[in-house]
Amino acid sequence: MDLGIQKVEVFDSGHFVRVEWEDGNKSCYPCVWLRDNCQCPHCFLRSAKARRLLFEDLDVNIVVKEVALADRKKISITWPDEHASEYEAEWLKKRCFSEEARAEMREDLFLPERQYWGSELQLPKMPFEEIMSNDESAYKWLCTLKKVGIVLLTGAATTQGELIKLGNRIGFLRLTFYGPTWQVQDKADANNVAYTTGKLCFHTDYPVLQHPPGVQFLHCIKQTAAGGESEVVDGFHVANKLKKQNPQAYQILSSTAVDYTDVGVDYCDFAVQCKQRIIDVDSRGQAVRINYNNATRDTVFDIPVEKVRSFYKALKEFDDLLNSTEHKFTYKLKPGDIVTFDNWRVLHGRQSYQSGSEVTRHLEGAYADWDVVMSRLRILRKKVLKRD
Ligand code: OGA
Ligand code: NM2
Ligand code: ZN
Ligand code: ZN
Repeated sequence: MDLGIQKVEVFDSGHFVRVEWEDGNKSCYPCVWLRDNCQCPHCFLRSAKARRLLFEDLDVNIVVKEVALADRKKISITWPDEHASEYEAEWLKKRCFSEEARAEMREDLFLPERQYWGSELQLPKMPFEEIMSNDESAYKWLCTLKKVGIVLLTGAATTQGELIKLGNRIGFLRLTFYGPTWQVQDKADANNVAYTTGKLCFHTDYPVLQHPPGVQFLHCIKQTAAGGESEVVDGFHVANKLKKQNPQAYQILSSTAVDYTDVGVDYCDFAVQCKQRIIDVDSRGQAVRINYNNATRDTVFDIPVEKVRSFYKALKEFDDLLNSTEHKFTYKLKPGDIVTFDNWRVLHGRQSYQSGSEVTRHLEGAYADWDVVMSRLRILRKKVLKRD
């Protein structure tokens, strides 16, 4: 942690600074980057932890005039215009441009590690009360949510309002057209198939939004005696399987823009339309978000007619894999349970149940954005591990 600097030198006609650490390792820093990241009060607003320096005032061809090592703990640079910058050893070490250092920083900031699962899933469970009152538990909850994609919170009250409390615990909930929280129960003239007693096949919620909610909470307030079981499947794991089993199908689902539609009235009136790829991938072809809800997939399908049949065949392969007993995990929510899951990764469904004159099943649902959840995770980690 407190590794000092034993030597500092300039190379490449002043375009780079090389630092030699006390353990013999070396790090190189481009001068343009050093000047851009000067931490002096002129260039950096400490109270906002943000850059004050304007890009228009940055000379992208800048070279150092002089560099000096101060007591092994920081380096000082004088620039051609006599502006002076100082950089602390620890600050520099964290920002080393080596492949390994960048990978470490990336893991620290984004926790990209995934634990894939299938039917053998040991559903992670934690008491609701504990994550609400204890920072270490809350930190563990969010780390597991990120890594595994699903955590069941147990022992909440069996009244509405628990998700508002959970939202306050992380920061705030995501408002959508279905309201700040929404009631999943059998409704007359349902404005969504979720508000019936019918079976819901595997889906992610709200692919009709350009930025679908990253995290979903479902709080069981009342559970029906027969039916209404929940199913979940690891969409990233299944997408990887599809890529191996049928690269052509994977290619189709990760490139075809599918139309989604949602028109109606709830929190306010809405007429939402969006195009989404069912398997969203990053630049390396890795699945980063599943956008799949068969109910809101539009009747309008804006692709060339000759491509339609192969699209359906590709989707059938994916859907079959999602539903295979090897991949899906079935459980039944009990009153007081809150299932929290990654809505970009985990597809969920429910078995149908009997309708009656009164409500036999009632879940309260809510969404949060990953930005908000990850922000809370980082703050909790700093508190719990007492570091920055
Ligand atoms: C939903 C949903 C699951 C359930 O409302 O989108 O998936 O168990 N509900 O009712
Ligand atoms: N609800 C549960 O994509 C969807 O329509 C998912 C959303 C109605 C808020 C359902
Ligand atoms: Zn400065
Ligand atoms: Zn749903």
